[in-house]
Amino acid sequence: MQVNSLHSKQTASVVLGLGATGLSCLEYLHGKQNIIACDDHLDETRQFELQKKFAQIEFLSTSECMQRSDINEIIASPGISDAHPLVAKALTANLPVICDIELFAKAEQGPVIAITGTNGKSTVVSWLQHVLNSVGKVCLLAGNIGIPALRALKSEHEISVLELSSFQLERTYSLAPEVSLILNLSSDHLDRYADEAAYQQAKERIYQNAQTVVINRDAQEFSLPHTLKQTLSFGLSESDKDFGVIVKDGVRYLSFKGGVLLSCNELPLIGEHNVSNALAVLACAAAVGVSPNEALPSLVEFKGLSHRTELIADINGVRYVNDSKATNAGATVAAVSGDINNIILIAGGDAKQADLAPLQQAFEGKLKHAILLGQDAHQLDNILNAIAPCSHVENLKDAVSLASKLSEIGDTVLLSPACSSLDMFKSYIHRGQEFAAAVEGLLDD
Ligand code: UMA
Ligand code: ADP
Repeated sequence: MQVNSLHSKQTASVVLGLGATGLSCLEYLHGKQNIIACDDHLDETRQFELQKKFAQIEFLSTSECMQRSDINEIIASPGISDAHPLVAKALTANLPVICDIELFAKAEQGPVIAITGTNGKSTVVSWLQHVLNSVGKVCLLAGNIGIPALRALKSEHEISVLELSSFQLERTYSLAPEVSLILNLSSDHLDRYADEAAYQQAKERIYQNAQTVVINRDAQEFSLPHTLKQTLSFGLSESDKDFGVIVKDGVRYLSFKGGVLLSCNELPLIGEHNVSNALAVLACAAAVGVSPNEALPSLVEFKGLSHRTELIADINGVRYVNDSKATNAGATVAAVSGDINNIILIAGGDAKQADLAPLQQAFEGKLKHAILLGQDAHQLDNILNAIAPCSHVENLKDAVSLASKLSEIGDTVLLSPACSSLDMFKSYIHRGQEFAAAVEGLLDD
Protein backbone atom coordinates (compact mmCIF):
# COMPACT_ATOMS: atom_id res chain seq x y z
CA MET A 1 0.00 0.00 0.00
CA GLN A 2 1.31 3.45 -0.90
CA VAL A 3 1.43 5.93 1.96
CA ASN A 4 1.23 9.40 0.55
CA SER A 5 1.23 12.50 2.64
CA LEU A 6 -0.77 14.93 0.60
CA HIS A 7 -1.96 17.45 3.12
CA SER A 8 -3.61 20.64 2.11
CA LYS A 9 -6.25 22.90 3.56
CA GLN A 10 -8.89 20.84 1.81
CA THR A 11 -7.96 17.56 3.40
CA ALA A 12 -7.73 16.30 6.96
CA SER A 13 -6.23 13.39 8.84
CA VAL A 14 -8.35 11.68 11.47
CA VAL A 15 -6.64 10.73 14.71
CA LEU A 16 -8.84 7.80 15.68
CA GLY A 17 -8.79 6.76 19.33
CA LEU A 18 -7.77 9.24 21.99
CA GLY A 19 -6.00 7.08 24.54
CA ALA A 20 -2.24 7.34 25.14
CA THR A 21 -1.41 6.97 21.43
CA GLY A 22 -4.08 9.30 20.08
CA LEU A 23 -3.14 12.05 22.51
CA SER A 24 0.52 11.79 21.56
CA CYS A 25 -0.53 12.14 17.90
CA LEU A 26 -2.61 15.25 18.64
CA GLU A 27 0.30 16.78 20.57
CA TYR A 28 2.69 16.00 17.74
CA LEU A 29 0.50 17.02 14.80
CA HIS A 30 -1.51 19.97 15.99
CA GLY A 31 -0.49 23.15 14.22
CA LYS A 32 1.28 21.07 11.54
CA GLN A 33 -1.69 19.81 9.52
CA ASN A 34 -5.48 19.65 9.50
CA ILE A 35 -6.62 17.20 12.13
CA ILE A 36 -9.94 15.72 13.12
CA ALA A 37 -10.00 13.91 16.48
CA CYS A 38 -12.41 11.02 17.01
CA ASP A 39 -13.02 8.59 19.84
CA ASP A 40 -16.06 6.37 20.30
CA HIS A 41 -16.02 6.52 24.08
CA LEU A 42 -15.29 10.16 24.85
CA ASP A 43 -17.47 11.62 27.58
CA GLU A 44 -18.48 15.29 27.53
CA THR A 45 -16.08 16.39 30.28
CA ARG A 46 -13.09 14.79 28.61
CA GLN A 47 -14.07 16.20 25.21
CA PHE A 48 -14.37 19.66 26.75
CA GLU A 49 -10.91 19.35 28.33
CA LEU A 50 -9.35 18.18 25.08
CA GLN A 51 -11.08 20.83 23.00
CA LYS A 52 -9.68 23.47 25.33
CA LYS A 53 -6.16 22.06 24.97
CA PHE A 54 -6.34 21.59 21.20
CA ALA A 55 -8.38 24.58 20.08
CA GLN A 56 -7.60 24.20 16.34
CA ILE A 57 -8.68 20.59 16.20
CA GLU A 58 -12.18 19.46 15.26
CA PHE A 59 -13.69 16.77 17.48
CA LEU A 60 -16.17 14.57 15.60
CA SER A 61 -17.97 11.29 16.17
CA THR A 62 -17.37 8.27 13.95
CA SER A 63 -20.69 8.81 12.17
CA GLU A 64 -19.83 12.47 11.55
CA CYS A 65 -16.44 11.42 10.13
CA MET A 66 -18.20 8.90 7.88
CA GLN A 67 -20.07 11.79 6.24
CA ARG A 68 -16.95 13.81 5.47
CA SER A 69 -15.38 13.76 2.03
CA ASP A 70 -12.20 15.66 2.94
CA ILE A 71 -10.56 12.89 4.97
CA ASN A 72 -7.41 11.61 3.31
CA GLU A 73 -5.74 9.59 6.06
CA ILE A 74 -6.58 7.73 9.27
CA ILE A 75 -4.06 7.63 12.10
CA ALA A 76 -5.55 4.80 14.09
CA SER A 77 -4.73 3.76 17.65
CA PRO A 78 -3.30 0.24 17.89
CA GLY A 79 -6.29 -1.11 19.82
CA ILE A 80 -8.65 -0.22 16.94
CA SER A 81 -8.95 -2.99 14.37
CA ASP A 82 -9.62 -2.85 10.62
CA ALA A 83 -13.24 -3.73 11.40
CA HIS A 84 -13.86 -0.24 12.82
CA PRO A 85 -16.28 1.41 10.32
CA LEU A 86 -14.03 4.40 9.66
CA VAL A 87 -10.95 2.24 9.13
CA ALA A 88 -12.90 -0.20 6.95
CA LYS A 89 -14.22 2.69 4.85
CA ALA A 90 -10.74 4.18 4.43
CA LEU A 91 -9.26 0.84 3.42
CA THR A 92 -11.99 0.31 0.86
CA ALA A 93 -11.28 3.77 -0.56
CA ASN A 94 -7.53 2.97 -0.62
CA LEU A 95 -6.72 5.76 1.82
CA PRO A 96 -3.69 5.34 4.07
CA VAL A 97 -4.37 3.94 7.52
CA ILE A 98 -1.25 4.45 9.60
CA CYS A 99 -0.27 4.54 13.26
CA ASP A 100 1.93 6.67 15.48
CA ILE A 101 5.00 4.50 14.72
CA GLU A 102 4.75 5.48 11.05
CA LEU A 103 4.88 9.16 12.08
CA PHE A 104 7.81 8.38 14.40
CA ALA A 105 9.65 6.53 11.63
CA LYS A 106 9.33 9.52 9.31
CA ALA A 107 10.58 11.94 11.96
CA GLU A 108 13.39 9.97 13.60
CA GLN A 109 16.85 10.29 12.04
CA GLY A 110 18.88 8.11 14.43
CA PRO A 111 19.26 4.32 14.61
CA VAL A 112 16.29 2.28 15.82
CA ILE A 113 16.31 -1.18 17.39
CA ALA A 114 12.82 -2.59 16.84
CA ILE A 115 11.65 -5.55 18.93
CA THR A 116 8.46 -7.57 18.77
CA GLY A 117 7.31 -11.04 19.80
CA THR A 118 4.44 -12.59 21.69
CA ASN A 119 6.28 -12.57 25.03
CA GLY A 120 9.31 -10.97 26.63
CA LYS A 121 9.20 -7.68 24.70
CA SER A 122 9.03 -5.36 27.71
CA THR A 123 11.66 -7.32 29.61
CA VAL A 124 14.08 -7.34 26.68
CA VAL A 125 13.62 -3.70 25.65
CA SER A 126 14.03 -2.50 29.25
CA TRP A 127 17.07 -4.71 29.79
CA LEU A 128 18.58 -3.51 26.52
CA GLN A 129 17.94 0.13 27.36
CA HIS A 130 19.64 -0.40 30.73
CA VAL A 131 22.69 -1.95 29.05
CA LEU A 132 22.94 0.69 26.30
CA ASN A 133 22.59 3.58 28.74
CA SER A 134 25.20 1.99 31.01
CA VAL A 135 27.77 1.89 28.22
CA GLY A 136 27.07 5.53 27.41
CA LYS A 137 24.69 5.20 24.46
CA VAL A 138 21.81 7.48 25.47
CA CYS A 139 18.75 5.44 24.64
CA LEU A 140 15.11 6.33 24.00
CA LEU A 141 12.70 3.54 25.00
CA ALA A 142 9.14 3.72 23.68
CA GLY A 143 6.23 1.98 22.00
CA ASN A 144 3.95 -0.76 23.21
CA ILE A 145 5.72 -0.76 26.59
CA GLY A 146 3.42 2.17 27.42
CA ILE A 147 5.41 5.20 26.31
CA PRO A 148 3.97 6.58 23.06
CA ALA A 149 6.85 6.89 20.61
CA LEU A 150 5.96 10.42 19.48
CA ARG A 151 6.02 11.68 23.05
CA ALA A 152 9.46 10.13 23.60
CA LEU A 153 10.81 11.61 20.37
CA LYS A 154 11.58 14.93 22.10
CA SER A 155 13.87 13.37 24.68
CA GLU A 156 17.61 13.56 24.11
CA HIS A 157 18.87 10.29 22.64
CA GLU A 158 21.34 8.80 20.19
CA ILE A 159 19.60 5.49 19.70
CA SER A 160 15.97 4.32 20.04
CA VAL A 161 14.66 1.00 21.27
CA LEU A 162 11.05 0.45 20.21
CA GLU A 163 8.78 -2.25 21.60
CA LEU A 164 6.31 -2.89 18.79
CA SER A 165 3.07 -4.84 18.87
CA SER A 166 1.61 -6.57 15.84
CA PHE A 167 -1.15 -3.93 15.98
CA GLN A 168 1.45 -1.19 15.48
CA LEU A 169 3.45 -3.09 12.87
CA GLU A 170 0.31 -3.62 10.77
CA ARG A 171 0.18 0.10 10.10
CA THR A 172 3.88 0.98 9.90
CA TYR A 173 5.45 1.34 6.44
CA SER A 174 8.54 3.57 6.60
CA LEU A 175 10.45 2.18 9.57
CA ALA A 176 13.98 1.11 8.57
CA PRO A 177 15.44 -0.36 11.75
CA GLU A 178 19.15 -0.71 12.30
CA VAL A 179 18.22 -3.93 14.12
CA SER A 180 14.98 -5.95 14.09
CA LEU A 181 14.09 -8.85 16.35
CA ILE A 182 11.08 -11.16 16.67
CA LEU A 183 11.59 -12.75 20.08
CA ASN A 184 9.08 -15.58 19.69
CA LEU A 185 5.58 -16.32 18.49
CA SER A 186 2.80 -18.23 20.21
CA SER A 187 -0.96 -18.15 20.11
CA ASP A 188 -2.38 -14.74 21.03
CA HIS A 189 -4.71 -11.99 19.82
CA LEU A 190 -6.93 -14.34 17.83
CA ASP A 191 -9.81 -12.05 18.75
CA ARG A 192 -8.17 -9.59 16.32
CA TYR A 193 -6.58 -11.78 13.64
CA ALA A 194 -8.32 -14.23 11.30
CA ASP A 195 -5.73 -16.90 12.12
CA GLU A 196 -2.20 -17.49 13.46
CA ALA A 197 -0.73 -16.85 9.99
CA ALA A 198 -2.19 -13.34 9.87
CA TYR A 199 -0.75 -12.60 13.34
CA GLN A 200 2.68 -13.89 12.19
CA GLN A 201 2.55 -11.81 8.99
CA ALA A 202 1.92 -8.68 11.03
CA LYS A 203 4.94 -9.48 13.23
CA GLU A 204 7.18 -10.17 10.19
CA ARG A 205 6.63 -6.63 8.97
CA ILE A 206 9.32 -5.64 11.51
CA TYR A 207 11.94 -7.09 9.12
CA GLN A 208 11.06 -4.72 6.27
CA ASN A 209 14.01 -2.42 5.54
CA ALA A 210 16.05 -3.79 8.47
CA GLN A 211 19.83 -3.62 8.27
CA THR A 212 20.46 -6.50 10.68
CA VAL A 213 17.94 -9.09 11.83
CA VAL A 214 18.54 -10.81 15.16
CA ILE A 215 17.17 -14.35 15.03
CA ASN A 216 16.07 -16.54 17.93
CA ARG A 217 17.19 -20.04 16.92
CA ASP A 218 14.69 -21.57 19.36
CA ALA A 219 11.67 -19.78 17.93
CA GLN A 220 9.78 -20.86 14.84
CA GLU A 221 11.13 -19.70 11.51
CA PHE A 222 10.05 -16.40 10.09
CA SER A 223 10.24 -15.21 6.48
CA LEU A 224 13.25 -12.95 6.06
CA PRO A 225 13.30 -10.36 3.28
CA HIS A 226 15.41 -11.43 0.26
CA THR A 227 17.35 -8.18 0.40
CA LEU A 228 18.56 -8.72 3.97
CA LYS A 229 22.36 -8.70 4.29
CA GLN A 230 23.13 -9.36 7.97
CA THR A 231 21.81 -11.70 10.61
CA LEU A 232 22.98 -12.49 14.11
CA SER A 233 21.45 -15.30 16.13
CA PHE A 234 20.96 -16.43 19.71
CA GLY A 235 19.51 -19.54 21.29
CA LEU A 236 19.78 -21.94 24.19
CA SER A 237 22.04 -24.25 22.16
CA GLU A 238 25.80 -24.04 21.47
CA SER A 239 26.94 -21.87 18.60
CA ASP A 240 30.46 -21.35 17.20
CA LYS A 241 29.29 -18.33 15.28
CA ASP A 242 26.78 -16.48 17.42
CA PHE A 243 25.26 -16.27 20.92
CA GLY A 244 24.34 -19.46 22.76
CA VAL A 245 24.66 -21.54 25.91
CA ILE A 246 27.48 -23.96 26.63
CA VAL A 247 27.91 -26.43 29.46
CA LYS A 248 31.30 -26.85 31.14
CA ASP A 249 31.78 -29.15 34.14
CA GLY A 250 28.02 -29.26 34.61
CA VAL A 251 27.68 -25.44 34.72
CA ARG A 252 25.74 -23.61 32.01
CA TYR A 253 27.22 -20.43 30.57
CA LEU A 254 26.09 -17.74 28.18
CA SER A 255 28.54 -17.87 25.29
CA PHE A 256 29.60 -15.97 22.19
CA LYS A 257 31.37 -17.70 19.29
CA GLY A 258 31.90 -20.69 21.60
CA GLY A 259 33.67 -18.65 24.33
CA VAL A 260 32.35 -18.41 27.90
CA LEU A 261 30.73 -15.11 28.87
CA LEU A 262 28.87 -15.60 32.16
CA SER A 263 27.35 -18.40 34.23
CA CYS A 264 23.57 -18.57 33.75
CA ASN A 265 23.27 -18.64 37.57
CA GLU A 266 24.64 -15.10 37.69
CA LEU A 267 21.72 -13.71 35.71
CA PRO A 268 19.49 -11.43 37.76
CA LEU A 269 16.17 -12.88 36.47
CA ILE A 270 14.81 -16.39 37.04
CA GLY A 271 13.70 -18.95 34.42
CA GLU A 272 14.93 -20.33 31.11
CA HIS A 273 13.04 -17.64 29.24
CA ASN A 274 15.26 -15.06 30.89
CA VAL A 275 18.42 -16.88 29.76
CA SER A 276 17.02 -16.48 26.27
CA ASN A 277 16.10 -12.85 26.95
CA ALA A 278 19.64 -12.09 28.22
CA LEU A 279 21.09 -13.53 25.00
CA ALA A 280 18.65 -11.43 22.97
CA VAL A 281 19.87 -8.32 24.79
CA LEU A 282 23.52 -9.19 24.16
CA ALA A 283 22.84 -9.89 20.48
CA CYS A 284 20.99 -6.59 19.93
CA ALA A 285 23.72 -4.69 21.78
CA ALA A 286 26.38 -6.40 19.64
CA ALA A 287 24.44 -5.46 16.50
CA VAL A 288 24.90 -1.79 17.39
CA GLY A 289 28.57 -2.15 18.25
CA VAL A 290 28.51 -2.95 21.98
CA SER A 291 30.70 -5.98 22.62
CA PRO A 292 29.46 -8.72 25.00
CA ASN A 293 32.26 -7.95 27.45
CA GLU A 294 31.26 -4.28 27.54
CA ALA A 295 27.63 -5.27 28.11
CA LEU A 296 28.08 -7.91 30.83
CA PRO A 297 28.57 -5.68 33.92
CA SER A 298 25.25 -3.91 33.33
CA LEU A 299 23.48 -7.07 32.13
CA VAL A 300 23.82 -8.59 35.60
CA GLU A 301 22.73 -5.39 37.35
CA PHE A 302 19.28 -5.23 35.73
CA LYS A 303 16.50 -5.42 38.32
CA GLY A 304 13.70 -6.86 36.19
CA LEU A 305 10.13 -5.62 35.82
CA SER A 306 7.26 -6.19 38.24
CA HIS A 307 4.50 -8.71 37.46
CA ARG A 308 6.79 -10.96 35.37
CA THR A 309 7.75 -14.20 37.24
CA GLU A 310 8.38 -11.96 40.25
CA LEU A 311 9.00 -13.71 43.58
CA ILE A 312 6.97 -11.55 45.96
CA ALA A 313 6.96 -13.60 49.19
CA ASP A 314 8.12 -16.74 50.91
CA ILE A 315 5.62 -17.57 53.65
CA ASN A 316 6.37 -20.63 55.77
CA GLY A 317 8.40 -22.19 52.97
CA VAL A 318 5.78 -21.50 50.27
CA ARG A 319 6.93 -19.24 47.45
CA TYR A 320 4.42 -16.78 45.96
CA VAL A 321 5.22 -15.71 42.40
CA ASN A 322 3.44 -12.85 40.63
CA ASP A 323 3.38 -13.44 36.86
CA SER A 324 0.26 -11.37 36.21
CA LYS A 325 1.73 -10.18 32.88
CA ALA A 326 1.33 -13.75 31.54
CA THR A 327 -1.65 -12.85 29.38
CA ASN A 328 -1.32 -15.83 27.03
CA ALA A 329 -0.47 -19.51 27.28
CA GLY A 330 3.08 -19.03 25.89
CA ALA A 331 4.05 -16.82 28.83
CA THR A 332 2.59 -19.26 31.35
CA VAL A 333 4.43 -22.14 29.68
CA ALA A 334 7.67 -20.12 30.03
CA ALA A 335 7.00 -19.50 33.73
CA VAL A 336 7.13 -23.25 34.43
CA SER A 337 9.78 -24.22 31.89
CA GLY A 338 12.70 -24.13 34.33
CA ASP A 339 13.35 -26.06 37.52
CA ILE A 340 9.98 -25.47 39.19
CA ASN A 341 7.66 -28.14 40.68
CA ASN A 342 4.79 -28.52 43.16
CA ILE A 343 2.88 -25.66 41.65
CA ILE A 344 -0.46 -24.33 42.80
CA LEU A 345 -1.51 -22.32 39.77
CA ILE A 346 -3.90 -19.39 39.85
CA ALA A 347 -5.11 -18.70 36.31
CA GLY A 348 -7.97 -17.45 34.16
CA GLY A 349 -9.43 -14.33 32.61
CA ASP A 350 -10.06 -13.55 28.94
CA ALA A 351 -8.25 -16.12 26.78
CA LYS A 352 -8.70 -13.93 23.66
CA GLN A 353 -9.82 -17.05 21.75
CA ALA A 354 -6.24 -18.36 21.81
CA ASP A 355 -5.25 -22.00 22.08
CA LEU A 356 -4.60 -22.92 25.72
CA ALA A 357 -3.80 -26.59 25.01
CA PRO A 358 0.04 -26.22 25.37
CA LEU A 359 -0.53 -25.69 29.10
CA GLN A 360 -1.33 -29.36 29.64
CA GLN A 361 2.08 -30.65 28.61
CA ALA A 362 3.91 -27.79 30.30
CA PHE A 363 2.28 -28.51 33.68
CA GLU A 364 2.33 -32.33 33.45
CA GLY A 365 4.00 -33.68 36.62
CA LYS A 366 4.43 -30.16 38.04
CA LEU A 367 0.88 -29.08 38.90
CA LYS A 368 -0.60 -29.90 42.33
CA HIS A 369 -3.80 -27.89 41.97
CA ALA A 370 -5.27 -25.25 39.64
CA ILE A 371 -7.39 -22.46 41.07
CA LEU A 372 -9.37 -20.87 38.26
CA LEU A 373 -11.30 -17.64 37.84
CA GLY A 374 -12.60 -15.27 35.19
CA GLN A 375 -14.62 -15.63 32.01
CA ASP A 376 -12.61 -18.47 30.42
CA ALA A 377 -11.99 -20.50 33.60
CA HIS A 378 -13.97 -23.41 32.12
CA GLN A 379 -11.59 -23.61 29.14
CA LEU A 380 -8.63 -23.94 31.46
CA ASP A 381 -10.51 -26.52 33.49
CA ASN A 382 -11.03 -28.62 30.34
CA ILE A 383 -7.29 -28.63 29.73
CA LEU A 384 -5.88 -28.93 33.25
CA ASN A 385 -8.35 -31.29 34.97
CA ALA A 386 -6.69 -34.22 33.18
CA ILE A 387 -3.50 -33.64 35.17
CA ALA A 388 -4.57 -32.08 38.51
CA PRO A 389 -7.63 -31.12 40.55
CA CYS A 390 -9.20 -27.78 39.57
CA SER A 391 -11.16 -25.43 41.84
CA HIS A 392 -13.16 -22.37 40.84
CA VAL A 393 -13.26 -19.08 42.76
CA GLU A 394 -14.89 -15.68 42.29
CA ASN A 395 -11.94 -13.42 43.00
CA LEU A 396 -8.19 -13.30 43.63
CA LYS A 397 -8.51 -12.94 47.39
CA ASP A 398 -10.39 -16.24 47.56
CA ALA A 399 -7.86 -17.78 45.16
CA VAL A 400 -4.92 -16.82 47.38
CA SER A 401 -6.73 -17.93 50.51
CA LEU A 402 -7.48 -21.35 48.98
CA ALA A 403 -3.91 -21.64 47.65
CA SER A 404 -2.51 -20.97 51.09
CA LYS A 405 -4.77 -23.67 52.62
CA LEU A 406 -3.74 -26.22 49.99
CA SER A 407 -0.01 -25.45 50.08
CA GLU A 408 2.81 -27.22 51.90
CA ILE A 409 6.50 -26.38 52.44
CA GLY A 410 8.34 -26.36 49.10
CA ASP A 411 5.29 -25.47 47.01
CA THR A 412 5.05 -22.49 44.68
CA VAL A 413 1.82 -20.51 44.40
CA LEU A 414 2.01 -19.07 40.92
CA LEU A 415 -0.31 -16.39 39.54
CA SER A 416 0.26 -16.87 35.82
CA PRO A 417 -3.19 -16.41 34.28
CA ALA A 418 -2.51 -17.31 30.60
CA CYS A 419 -5.32 -14.81 29.92
CA SER A 420 -5.81 -11.09 29.73
CA SER A 421 -7.10 -9.40 32.87
CA LEU A 422 -9.70 -7.09 31.37
CA ASP A 423 -12.77 -9.19 32.21
CA MET A 424 -12.16 -8.60 35.95
CA PHE A 425 -9.44 -5.98 36.39
CA LYS A 426 -8.38 -2.60 35.01
CA SER A 427 -5.08 -4.09 33.79
CA TYR A 428 -2.52 -6.81 34.45
CA ILE A 429 -0.91 -4.37 36.90
CA HIS A 430 -4.16 -4.07 38.85
CA ARG A 431 -4.46 -7.88 38.86
CA GLY A 432 -0.85 -8.26 40.07
CA GLN A 433 -1.39 -5.65 42.78
CA GLU A 434 -4.55 -7.42 44.02
CA PHE A 435 -2.60 -10.68 44.13
CA ALA A 436 0.24 -9.05 46.08
CA ALA A 437 -2.28 -7.45 48.50
CA ALA A 438 -4.01 -10.81 49.05
CA VAL A 439 -0.64 -12.49 49.69
CA GLU A 440 0.29 -9.73 52.13
CA GLY A 441 -3.11 -10.27 53.78
CA LEU A 442 -2.07 -13.85 54.58
CA LEU A 443 0.50 -12.47 56.99
CA ASP A 444 -2.33 -10.87 59.05
CA ASP A 445 -4.34 -14.11 59.30
N1 UMA B 1 -11.43 3.41 20.84
C1 UMA B 1 -12.36 3.92 19.95
N2 UMA B 1 -13.09 3.04 19.18
C2 UMA B 1 -12.93 1.69 19.28
C3 UMA B 1 -11.96 1.18 20.18
C4 UMA B 1 -11.23 2.08 20.95
O1 UMA B 1 -12.55 5.13 19.85
O2 UMA B 1 -13.62 0.96 18.57
C5 UMA B 1 -10.68 4.35 21.64
C6 UMA B 1 -10.90 4.16 23.13
O3 UMA B 1 -12.06 4.83 23.56
C7 UMA B 1 -9.64 4.75 23.73
C8 UMA B 1 -8.59 4.51 22.64
O4 UMA B 1 -9.28 4.11 21.45
O5 UMA B 1 -9.74 6.12 23.98
C9 UMA B 1 -7.67 3.42 23.08
O6 UMA B 1 -6.73 3.10 22.08
P1 UMA B 1 -5.75 1.89 22.31
O7 UMA B 1 -6.52 0.70 22.77
O8 UMA B 1 -4.90 1.72 21.12
O9 UMA B 1 -4.91 2.33 23.61
P2 UMA B 1 -3.72 3.33 23.86
O10 UMA B 1 -4.00 3.97 25.16
O11 UMA B 1 -3.46 4.23 22.72
O12 UMA B 1 -2.52 2.29 24.08
C10 UMA B 1 -1.83 1.76 22.97
C11 UMA B 1 -1.56 0.27 23.20
N3 UMA B 1 -2.83 -0.42 23.39
C12 UMA B 1 -3.16 -1.49 22.62
O13 UMA B 1 -2.46 -1.92 21.74
C13 UMA B 1 -4.48 -2.15 22.91
C14 UMA B 1 -0.70 0.10 24.44
O14 UMA B 1 -0.35 -1.27 24.57
C15 UMA B 1 0.59 0.91 24.28
O15 UMA B 1 1.33 0.83 25.48
C16 UMA B 1 0.26 2.36 23.97
O16 UMA B 1 -0.59 2.44 22.80
C17 UMA B 1 1.52 3.20 23.69
O17 UMA B 1 2.17 2.77 22.52
C18 UMA B 1 -1.03 -1.98 25.58
C19 UMA B 1 -1.42 -3.36 25.08
O18 UMA B 1 -2.25 -4.01 25.70
C20 UMA B 1 -0.12 -2.15 26.79
N4 UMA B 1 -0.86 -3.84 23.98
C21 UMA B 1 -1.13 -5.17 23.46
C22 UMA B 1 -0.28 -6.21 24.14
O19 UMA B 1 0.78 -5.86 24.68
O20 UMA B 1 -0.65 -7.40 24.08
C23 UMA B 1 -0.82 -5.20 21.97
P1 ADP C 1 5.58 -8.55 26.62
O1 ADP C 1 5.97 -7.11 26.66
O2 ADP C 1 5.89 -9.21 25.31
O3 ADP C 1 4.20 -8.82 27.10
P2 ADP C 1 6.96 -9.06 29.16
O4 ADP C 1 8.42 -8.94 29.30
O5 ADP C 1 6.11 -8.01 29.74
O6 ADP C 1 6.62 -9.28 27.62
O7 ADP C 1 6.54 -10.47 29.76
C1 ADP C 1 5.20 -10.94 29.58
C2 ADP C 1 5.10 -12.36 30.09
O8 ADP C 1 5.92 -13.22 29.29
C3 ADP C 1 5.55 -12.56 31.53
O9 ADP C 1 4.70 -13.53 32.07
C4 ADP C 1 6.97 -13.07 31.40
O10 ADP C 1 7.38 -13.88 32.49
C5 ADP C 1 6.87 -13.90 30.12
N1 ADP C 1 8.12 -13.91 29.33
C6 ADP C 1 9.17 -13.06 29.40
N2 ADP C 1 10.10 -13.40 28.49
C7 ADP C 1 9.64 -14.47 27.81
C8 ADP C 1 10.14 -15.26 26.74
N3 ADP C 1 11.31 -15.01 26.18
N4 ADP C 1 9.36 -16.30 26.30
C9 ADP C 1 8.16 -16.56 26.85
N5 ADP C 1 7.64 -15.85 27.88
C10 ADP C 1 8.36 -14.81 28.35
